Amino acid sequence: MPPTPDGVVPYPPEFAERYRAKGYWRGQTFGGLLRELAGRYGERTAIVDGDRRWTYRDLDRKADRLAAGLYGLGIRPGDRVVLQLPNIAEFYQVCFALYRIGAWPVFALPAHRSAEIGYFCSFTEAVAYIHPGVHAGYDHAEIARGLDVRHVLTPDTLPETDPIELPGPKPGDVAFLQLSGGSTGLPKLIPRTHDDYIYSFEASARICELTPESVYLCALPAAHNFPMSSPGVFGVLSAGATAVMAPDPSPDTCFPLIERERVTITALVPPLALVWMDAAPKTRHDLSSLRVLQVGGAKFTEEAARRVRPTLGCTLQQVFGMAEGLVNYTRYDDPEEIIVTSQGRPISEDDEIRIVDDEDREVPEGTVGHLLTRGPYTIRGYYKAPEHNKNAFTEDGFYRTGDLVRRLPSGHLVVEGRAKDQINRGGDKIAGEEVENHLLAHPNVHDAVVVGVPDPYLGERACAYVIPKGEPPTRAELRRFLRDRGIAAFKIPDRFEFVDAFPTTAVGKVSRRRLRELS
Ligand code: J2J
Repeated sequence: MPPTPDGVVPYPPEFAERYRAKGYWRGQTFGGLLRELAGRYGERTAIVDGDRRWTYRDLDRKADRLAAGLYGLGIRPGDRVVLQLPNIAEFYQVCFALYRIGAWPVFALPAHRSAEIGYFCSFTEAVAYIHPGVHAGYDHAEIARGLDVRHVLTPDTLPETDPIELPGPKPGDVAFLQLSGGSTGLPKLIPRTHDDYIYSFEASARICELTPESVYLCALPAAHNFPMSSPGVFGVLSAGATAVMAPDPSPDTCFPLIERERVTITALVPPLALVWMDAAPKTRHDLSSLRVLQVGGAKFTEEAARRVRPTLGCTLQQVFGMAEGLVNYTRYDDPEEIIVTSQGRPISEDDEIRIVDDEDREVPEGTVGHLLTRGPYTIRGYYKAPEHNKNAFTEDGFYRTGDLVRRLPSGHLVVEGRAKDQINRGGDKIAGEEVENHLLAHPNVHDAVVVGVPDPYLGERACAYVIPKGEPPTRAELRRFLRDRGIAAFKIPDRFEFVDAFPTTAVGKVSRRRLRELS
């Protein structure tokens, strides 16, 4: 499918029709959904943030007032707004306000700095940047100063006015741009529609058996796809349940919140799950309300998976998902062996899975291959990236995940590795090439390659192999250089190694695989 003039590759009409006919896409928008929920769950608590407790009606009203205020500033349907807020209630107020207008949030992570935010703003031609002010010791006004956007807003300056009638978007329209982990130079943006995303989190909420009595702790950054939609806070809201915002994911912060709010379910990346399992036996806080710990974003080792129930007293749910779409869950009633050894099976019967070799031929059942997927909530193309899309999708619209998997007879997938040039640092995704391009800007760097090396705690760490030019730079200087270029701290390599040359493949390309093996 060719992209439309706005840079979005639509679902082919015959697929869209099928997804509607099967009831996956129920023709609702985020704005309409929140209205529905406010009608159904009005005075129940939607969001807890510190001492603040917003009911469904509060959230609905606040979204209406902010939508009117933002519209008053001139924000219009289809406008892009780079949103960089931490785990605070206003995150959702802003989302729903923009959704009601039909403007698109671009979901930056709290760790992003001027290089990433500047790129998101210019690439999407954003009209506004919304940031938290000083957060975690960093003043985001610093980033704002270098931007060319019409409006810079913070939670203290959100314009709320009396609600107005807004035409609003259609269910098939793009709702927002999510970020991809990326494997090439710059992060790719993922356009998700109201229809497809609402399906993905409502179906996830059903798989996770959420009810109005459920209490979800949002410990990972709210902007990430996992705590947003698997089932995440949107799934929680769709079920009339309560989302509790954790300012950070440490046991010191989260355990008291679990006790106070009687949290029933939360989501972590593997390194955090390890930290929680170490801390749980020593805590004086009552964690007995916790029924489910979801772990995803990176491979959770079987050894660690086996320790979840004994240490935390709850069920483990493995979640293998991606912001591009496809999400897999182990089910609560799966046999324990499946729960600890697999990364789950897809949400939908219409999630099509192909496991193929390097020539796109299907591999024999049960053997490892590249995972390709297509379905009712998986994108057909990245935003404004026609060249990249030619490689990232097959001709018939399957997304090339870059993950190496094998399928068990039960349909569960086991993640066995990765073919894409991406480093998965405990769930934080790093495109080696992006960091390499920054390193190449240093006058004393002749060439650089950044690869992932195994790490017992994070799964992988980033290691930069550098060929110096002239006076070799020190490691500290390279770190400072990258920080000054304004990239997120998690992208700064954990290790630097200086070499005279890179190992090459038979055809003379730099061999990342052999570099990984060096360490
Ligand atoms: C191994 N690798 C995994 C897992 C993701 C739910 C959960 C996670 C994400 C996410 C998400 C993995 N075991 N359990 O969006 O909704 C790696 C794969 C995948 C990539 C996607 C969600 N879970 N991964 O992590 O867009 O390599 O989404 O392709 O950040 O993370 O990264 P991301």
